[in-house]
Amino acid sequence: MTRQTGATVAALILVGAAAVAEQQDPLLQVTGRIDGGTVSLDRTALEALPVTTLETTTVVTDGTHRFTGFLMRDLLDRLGAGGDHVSALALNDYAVEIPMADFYDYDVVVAYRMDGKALHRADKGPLWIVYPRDDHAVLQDIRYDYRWVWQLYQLDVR
Ligand SMILES: Nc1nc2c(c(=O)[nH]1)N[C@H]1C(S)=C(S)[C@@H](COP(=O)(O)O)O[C@H]1N2
Ligand SMILES: [Mo]
Repeated sequence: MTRQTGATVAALILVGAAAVAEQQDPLLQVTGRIDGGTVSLDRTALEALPVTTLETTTVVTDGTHRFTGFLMRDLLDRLGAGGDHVSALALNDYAVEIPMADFYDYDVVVAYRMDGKALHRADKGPLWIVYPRDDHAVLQDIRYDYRWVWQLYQLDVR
């Protein structure tokens, strides 16, 4: 094997390992009052939930954006979530309690794409809780702005 081929093979093995690691990386952990305790969901599992899109402005970006993800209530229903609120935790240690009722009163989305592109940590990903603020005047309020958790990684159902 030439030096060049050896390097190419090594590169292919690294790319393969990265692909496997990425697929198995849990993006969201759900704990607390759900059926069967804690679950960890990777991108494949999250993208298997019914896909929903939402066009809205946000308080931290310019203009309107198209978010793609799943409805929070679809996830919670599938996991058999009880309780009256969800504590959402972010990678930057931000935490906020969200009343369960929000997800049934409004189509709150957990977004993994914005304008067709995967959200990365640098742009509020990999997961961002997005409220349909343009559709409901009541949501255009600081009380709801707090609940737009970006860099979301854990939901604790209480
Ligand atoms: N992960 C994370 N999400 C967050 C925050 C935060 O600090 N970290 N701040 C909250 C608050 S207080 C508001 S008003 C909105 C917008 O916050 P930003 O202007 O800091 O983006 O996001 C919310 N989501
Ligand atoms: Mo805020």
